[in-house]
Amino acid sequence: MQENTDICKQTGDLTDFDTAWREMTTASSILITSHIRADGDSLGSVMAVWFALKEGRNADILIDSDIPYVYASLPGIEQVRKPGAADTTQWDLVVSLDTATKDRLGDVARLTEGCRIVNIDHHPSNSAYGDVNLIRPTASSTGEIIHQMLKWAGCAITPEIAEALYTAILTDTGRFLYFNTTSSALRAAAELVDAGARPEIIGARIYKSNTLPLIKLRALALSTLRLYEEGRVAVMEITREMFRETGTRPIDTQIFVDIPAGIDGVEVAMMIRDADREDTVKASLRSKGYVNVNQIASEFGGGGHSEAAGCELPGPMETVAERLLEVIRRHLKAADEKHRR
Ligand SMILES: [Mn+2]
Repeated sequence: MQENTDICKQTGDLTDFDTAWREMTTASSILITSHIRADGDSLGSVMAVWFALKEGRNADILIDSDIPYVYASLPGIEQVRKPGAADTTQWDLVVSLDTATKDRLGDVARLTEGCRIVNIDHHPSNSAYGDVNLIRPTASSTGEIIHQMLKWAGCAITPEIAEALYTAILTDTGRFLYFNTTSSALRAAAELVDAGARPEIIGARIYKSNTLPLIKLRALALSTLRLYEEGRVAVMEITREMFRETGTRPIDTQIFVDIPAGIDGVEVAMMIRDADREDTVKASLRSKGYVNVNQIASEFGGGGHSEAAGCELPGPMETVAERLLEVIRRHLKAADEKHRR
């Protein structure tokens, strides 16, 4: 009980855990879902909630995304299906995780019409579209919120849950490198290791595993790398032809943006690629903290966090790159002016 009080002090008021958890545990059928272009936080959070709630109720997981191959061995991942595979559209409750707006659920969004929604997320841009909203922008990841909630509820953190939540925190903090690598994220990670998560195995699967086709794709992408603004902006591109030539999938290129972002002196890195839909281009933006890339992505209807954000624009690639560069230049200049003052 002492422990629970501490957590509540650390994370704010008690009522939001209480309301969300009551809804989640009294529903007899639930749909657990998350955003398109699944990542470590979305999949880890979804799997943890599924393991915590699957006993005694019908619990489905639907996500409108392919699964990145680095998460293919997460325990229980075979439970995740695409919205087309749903054998019911009737649930007492939808639990939407790590998803800032309802349209980010892709084709799952229309299945949730008329359903009660519990919305748990850490994106500051979350639109509070749920009937119950548990939004904690100070949390490193949705996985960290789930961890706090399960502890608060006295729910056992099994090795499967620990692995799922460790994956969520590890990936959303960029393997404990981004600004959201708070002491509470590290503390949660440590507790999850105590509960059975194996950092060396999880880390190796995500960051040390590669396929030859992806290495070849990386080489093609690297050949497009360009620097602007005296080396403070880096841009890398992946075209549809490159995916075709190497037999790779867009979903497996999520950490490619680390390449331009890793160059010394680069303040804003951008990776643009042809999107899954014809005639659209997906941009991923990274910052080292000097420029807020969430604001840049927001200008194009996207979003995310101040150091990592993304958006989707109508193509072709060259015009998209130009439009984004223009906005990046403006934000860089504004940051320079702010710094001078
Ligand atoms: Mn997240």
